[in-house]
Amino acid sequence: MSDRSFRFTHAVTRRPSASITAGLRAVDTGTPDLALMLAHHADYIAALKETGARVVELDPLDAYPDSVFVEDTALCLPDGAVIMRPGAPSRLGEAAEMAPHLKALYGEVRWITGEGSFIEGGDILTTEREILVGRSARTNAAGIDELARLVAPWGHRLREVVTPPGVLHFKTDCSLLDAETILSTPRLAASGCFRGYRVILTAEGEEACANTIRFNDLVLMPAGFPATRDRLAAEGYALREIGNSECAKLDGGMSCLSLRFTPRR
Ligand code: CIR
Repeated sequence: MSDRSFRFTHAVTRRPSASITAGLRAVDTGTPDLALMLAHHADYIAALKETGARVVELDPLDAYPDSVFVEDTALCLPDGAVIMRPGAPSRLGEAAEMAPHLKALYGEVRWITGEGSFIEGGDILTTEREILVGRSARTNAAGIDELARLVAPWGHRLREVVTPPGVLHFKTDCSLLDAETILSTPRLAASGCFRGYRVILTAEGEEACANTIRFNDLVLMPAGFPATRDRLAAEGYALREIGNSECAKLDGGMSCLSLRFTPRR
């Protein structure tokens, strides 16, 4: 197996705006502190850069409180990017804001266009062998079908899976650690969707750290989950703990904060 699923030359990020305090959240656990979020965001970007990748840092978008969570706006593959149609009405316009930046990097982008199609990047996990897409409150069957049609000519196969009830996105509960290994919460792994992969489970009570990213030689994980951290360190992963307290108030984690890719051209 190659390591194409976690070797990246590029990442695109967007700085949080002051409007982040109005960001969407399932449960209100407090208002995010912008200064602390900016500090965490800077640590995140520094870790990405440390691996040698080019990191694009886009300006804040006041009109879109959740726009720091760029992952939901697109799916980036080696042959091109597909612009999503977020299922949260307040986030729909974020996708169009992202498109010109990806067009500049890829030359061409494709769009999810159906009026009734909804899909967010947080529900999509790309592995070496397939693209797993979790149906959720933000991603529907029409969105998944449209994505499947758009990426088939690039040689990608989609598999529909289910995001656990009450969980925002499929990847809220899982992440790719290497070509064949997935970090998952026990509740998601129990669905059987990772059969054929090696699965490492989050430690009991630490489900909130399942959303990590493998980015080149580093695994970026949220700080504050020592038992899972030790489990991953024992498996030999090079870890970087990043503060996530403020993004977590808005149901965001490590993957949400970047689009990661290596354009083929
Ligand atoms: C939202 O509800 O859309 C944002 N507050 C959080 C989005 C997190 N994105 C992600 O997991 N990919």
